[in-house]
Amino acid sequence: MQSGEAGGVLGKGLQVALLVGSLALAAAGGALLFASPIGAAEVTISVAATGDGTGSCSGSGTSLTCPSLRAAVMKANELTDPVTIELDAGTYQLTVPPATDDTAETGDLDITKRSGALTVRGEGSGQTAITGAWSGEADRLFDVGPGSTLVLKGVRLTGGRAVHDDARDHDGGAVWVGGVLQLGDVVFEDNHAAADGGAIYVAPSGTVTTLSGARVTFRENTAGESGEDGTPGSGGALAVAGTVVLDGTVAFTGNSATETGGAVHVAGGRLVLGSQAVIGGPGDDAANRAGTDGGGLSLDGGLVELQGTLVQGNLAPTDVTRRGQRPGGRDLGREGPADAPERRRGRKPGIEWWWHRDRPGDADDPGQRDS
Ligand SMILES: [Ca+2]
Ligand SMILES: [Ca+2]
Repeated sequence: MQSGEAGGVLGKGLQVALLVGSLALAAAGGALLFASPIGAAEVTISVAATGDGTGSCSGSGTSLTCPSLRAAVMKANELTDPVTIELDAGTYQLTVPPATDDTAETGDLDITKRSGALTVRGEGSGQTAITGAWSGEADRLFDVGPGSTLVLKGVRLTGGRAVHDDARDHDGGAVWVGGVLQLGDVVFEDNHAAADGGAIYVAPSGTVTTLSGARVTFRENTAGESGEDGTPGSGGALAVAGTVVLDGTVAFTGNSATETGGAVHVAGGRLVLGSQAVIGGPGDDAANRAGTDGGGLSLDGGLVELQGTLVQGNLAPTDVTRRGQRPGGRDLGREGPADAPERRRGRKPGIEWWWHRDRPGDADDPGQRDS
């Protein structure tokens, strides 16, 4: 079942419950990925300062102290045991310029640890922040490579910029996920991808899930660049080509994409959102915005399961700016099969977009689109 099928019940305060019952199982399945090796010793790393840089760590055994978050991640990558990096309240800045190495030494913090999860634990998303503070060329914050696991708890991620030329194609403003990302109390705010996934991009090999009782907020992240030479971007907060199961309290507000999916874009894989997830909501500030279609969520292949998720008040163009172009779906958008009844070539070469006429009952809401 796909999100577009919910189009028939589009309306203000849209509540869609497409598939029920698989969320807990899906989450449990994901949790198995994070089991620590039996007998592994948990290593705890304290971070001495909020500034960036490399440097050697002190301590021994299961208790270490490193001079920076970057140094702590580099140390964790070397270890085979599970590691928890503990961050105090404060703003941890990333300022070491990016290079082309795709290591934790420069630019984004590449998680390359192949054995044992890496947990980064702050004092709470209102107390501890990790922020991109580059003065020159910027980068995203974390890059979770295939085979690695990153667990984020009690942190706010902000100022990530996926604009640096690396192997990740300008996707994932805060985190690029090719391995496993697990979220507790986490806020993603003001991150930007020049391409897809303003906060998070999930590659086909990647998995994102939530911890028990998670509170995850995606606020004012952006994907894509406008203008003649700008790269179109989809999924203002989240772009999915792998597996994403978000249970707990999850909110997407004020995110935007220059192309489709103001909050979320699914281009393969599987997305499951639970009954405490909200995309948009009442009030102008809550709206997510897409440049073309799917103000809240867009689907271009893959599977979306919305299990009582609220999708409300999002925005996509409602004015006809090009000859023959139909209005975008304010809440849900979808690319359709080649034999869709109404189709035309979209902005991306070779991709067909389709729009459906509104049902008569939706005449008061010209921006919406039914499937
Ligand atoms: Ca990288
Ligand atoms: Ca890096």
